[in-house]
Amino acid sequence: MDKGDVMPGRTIIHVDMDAFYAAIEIRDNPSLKGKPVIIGALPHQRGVVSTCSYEARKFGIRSAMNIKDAYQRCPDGVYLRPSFEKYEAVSSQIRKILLEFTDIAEFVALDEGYLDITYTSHLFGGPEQIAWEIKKRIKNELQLTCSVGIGYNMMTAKLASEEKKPDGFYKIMNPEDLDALILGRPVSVIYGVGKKTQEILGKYGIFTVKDLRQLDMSFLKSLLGSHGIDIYHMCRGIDHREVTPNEEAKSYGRETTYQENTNDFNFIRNTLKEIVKELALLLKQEKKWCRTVTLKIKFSDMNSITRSQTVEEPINDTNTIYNIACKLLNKVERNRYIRLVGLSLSNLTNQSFQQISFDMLDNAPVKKDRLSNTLFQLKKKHGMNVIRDPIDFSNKR
Ligand code: TTP
Ligand code: MG
Repeated sequence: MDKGDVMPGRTIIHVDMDAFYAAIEIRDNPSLKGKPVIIGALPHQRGVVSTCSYEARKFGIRSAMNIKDAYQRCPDGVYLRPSFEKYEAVSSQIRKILLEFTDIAEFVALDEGYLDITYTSHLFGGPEQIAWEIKKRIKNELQLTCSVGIGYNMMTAKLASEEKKPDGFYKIMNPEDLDALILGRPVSVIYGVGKKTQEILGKYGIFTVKDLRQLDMSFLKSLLGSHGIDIYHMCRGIDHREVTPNEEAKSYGRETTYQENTNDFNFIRNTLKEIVKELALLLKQEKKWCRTVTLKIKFSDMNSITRSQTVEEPINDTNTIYNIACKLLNKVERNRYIRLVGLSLSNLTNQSFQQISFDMLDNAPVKKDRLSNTLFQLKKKHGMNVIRDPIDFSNKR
């Protein structure tokens, strides 16, 4: 271990909520407590598992699994569609609590964030006190559990929070703690080592972190390109990334990786529909409009393509965004299997075209925008699935 590479004195906390969407649904409907709860789609609907309760995980159900497969494993489970607006609201409450302990906070997902408490931990009695206080506050105020890890950089903090999930607490305070924890573990524990990298390494007989540490940097680079250099450092616990407070978003994106590759375009459209619903809701919550919609497709051979469309007039309604996404999907060749589908909305503006020229115009788009906002307000009040946007399926081939 190159001690010179460990930044002295950094203390990072990583917080990750347990079974986030499922835990919120169970909290809000206590009759679901103790049951296998699967969030994503209803049985016999097309869709993938967003997440599931720990009870459902005992049946082998995991995020991104096809709902059909989940149902086969657990026909007696409770299947629910996601209510993103509820999850977003809880996420804001969590962020508010976490920001009380430091300004240097980076939220990387709705349920996950890093805090650099190097300069503030003494105000609260030390890192462990902060970790336990966070867990207590989230439990008392939100009736939810989270797992908290303390590390000497972002990578070790994340490893620590994963260690005792759910409702966990763990700390990795120095390289010795890290070595004791991970040397014998599979290479996949290292941040950045996914399935594909694991497979490549496996071909060279590299299975554990200890094996990985035997490789020199030039060999890893020749095998994995610049990614190999990152892995060389990460497997030694060297991670200079800084916790970077979130800037105002320049784009909103979501992607889904399928557990099994698919070339069923109806199924993919369905995934896109769910993604669009979530992104449109985000736009409305942030009072944003977008002008560019970008579709990302990763094929089974890991090659990716993106297809974009930019419109003149800023948009934020589900129907319009979904139709553009479908048009972009129609440009994708049909004979290849798809592993991942993603969508991002960029070229964000604070005002819609209609708002800018509201006084001058009294035409259909204005009404459409008003209708869309009304639907949003109703959905917010009564739940996502009460009112369905009139999605136009004319794009289906
Ligand atoms: P995770 O933190 O990965 O999962 P989790 O909080 O449900 O469970 P864990 O206790 O293992 O942390 O993701 C947070 C939320 O993001 C999750 O509740 C649902 C959503 N999500 C998806 O929609 N699709 C996915 O593939 C994943 C991984 C998560
Ligand atoms: Mg989580």
